[in-house]
Amino acid sequence: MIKNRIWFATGNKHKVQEAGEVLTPYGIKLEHYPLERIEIQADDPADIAAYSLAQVKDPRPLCVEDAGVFIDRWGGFPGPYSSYVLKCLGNPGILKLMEGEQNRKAHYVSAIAYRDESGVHIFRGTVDGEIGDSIQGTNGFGYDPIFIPAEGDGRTFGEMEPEEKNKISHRARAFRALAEWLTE
Ligand code: ITT
Repeated sequence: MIKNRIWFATGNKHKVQEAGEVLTPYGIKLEHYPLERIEIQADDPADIAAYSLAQVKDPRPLCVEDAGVFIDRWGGFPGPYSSYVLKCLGNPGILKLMEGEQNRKAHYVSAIAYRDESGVHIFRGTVDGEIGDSIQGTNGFGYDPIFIPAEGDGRTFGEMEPEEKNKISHRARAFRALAEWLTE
């Protein structure tokens, strides 16, 4: 199933940048494919990604990713609603709602739905961490300035260089799993 060029359908240029850097060492070039689709809501990001993928009618090897942040204390919310919640509340709003909260555990999830002539395949990645108590750093995007990965040194993803985030992020793990499968 060796492939050296695949397409990533997304409206988020940060995702393309991060995923492209993960695939380069495997000799796979990632091309951006503009994504226009209706995004469903579902508990599992893999179901959302697979539904979005099904709407893209293109025979080339192509993937869609759905990602989100799941906050333990809130039963996983915002999860699949991550982009909507960020748009409505922003990171300051999340921090306000978490004020005084001791259990700040959270994790990011990424699910990729990839399709080629062999069919549709799902790849997943997660990273554990916690929601900080202030906004720190300007790197990355979305929730990165308030997400402190457990495997780090206390800095948020927003304070890390892109290659540091890419060593441990949910997206990097999912795309590495895809790359290993594509090159095996
Ligand atoms: P698509 O066009 O690929 O759907 P999107 O930005 O809408 O791009 P999602 O539907 O997967 O992506 O929404 C996930 C949201 O979760 C995203 O907008 C961010 O707010 C947040 N998120 C996901 N991964 C993140 C990451 O690595 N860093 C920060 N925030 C992230």
